[in-house]
Amino acid sequence: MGENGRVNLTNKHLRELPHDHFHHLGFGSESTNLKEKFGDVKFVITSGSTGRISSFAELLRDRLQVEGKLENLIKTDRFVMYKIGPVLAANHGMGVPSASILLNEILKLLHYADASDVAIFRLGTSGGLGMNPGDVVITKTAFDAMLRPFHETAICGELVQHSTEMHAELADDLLSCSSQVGYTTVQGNTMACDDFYEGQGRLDGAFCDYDEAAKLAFLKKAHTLGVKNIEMEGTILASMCNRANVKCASICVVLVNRLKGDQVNITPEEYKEYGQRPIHIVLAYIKKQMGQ
Ligand code: R2B
Ligand code: URA
Repeated sequence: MGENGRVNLTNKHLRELPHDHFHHLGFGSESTNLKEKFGDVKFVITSGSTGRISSFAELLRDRLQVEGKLENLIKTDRFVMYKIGPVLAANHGMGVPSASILLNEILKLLHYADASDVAIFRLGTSGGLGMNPGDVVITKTAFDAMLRPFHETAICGELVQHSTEMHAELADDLLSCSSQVGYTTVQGNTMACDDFYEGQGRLDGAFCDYDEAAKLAFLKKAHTLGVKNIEMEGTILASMCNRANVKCASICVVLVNRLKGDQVNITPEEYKEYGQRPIHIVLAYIKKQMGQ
């Protein structure tokens, strides 16, 4: 975290804005007392889908014994967001561009709210490398689809790179909390791709100009670099949180072992149950931090 544990936003132009409206959250500093409403946030839980975030919010309300009805705080149809005591839970959609928008607006919200010592978690699904459906991977470093340990993005026509190492101590704490749950949890590197199909070396997309041998050579190269799972947002999560000096972690369940195939062949019941696995690890961590 930045000074006094606050979210460190170095954008000096923000200081000149009379109001800052968060376009995709549908509110901003003009309409809401952000300090009063969000100043006590300590944990931000993100996940791709609206449904999973809503179910995480219900589970957190019950397990943390937070009174009151859950209210979706977002005033657009882009995302949903709930506040459950010190936890803010919001979905980020699929892929880096969508997650970047959500994280920009949440980091600004936390900054204006003077929230301090916040940790941000992504709880998601992924394809595994040598990991089986239901296993959970806590990310050490996020790699891009070129297997580079940074996030590269075009800013004003220039390519800029930011570090994508996750917070090692938080990852260790989460791993130790995972001893309370009954499924395999490991730490490893995570590859984040801009696409589910060709970007992840699948043979079952609408297009594919490579063969099984090229796909396996790529996946095995990734595996050799310690990549244990593949998803689509780890790089932006780590790079933005590093820039803001906020702790972050990515905890993703595996839906398919990509060294064995491309299609996700689990049942809808397994999909639902596996999708809940990361929240039980993060819940154990939050309860420990709250002294519960
Ligand atoms: C995992 O699952 C989604 C694609 O199916 C994507 O958001 C991700 O990172
Ligand atoms: N999400 C991904 O991005 N890839 C997978 O293989 C599964 C879930």
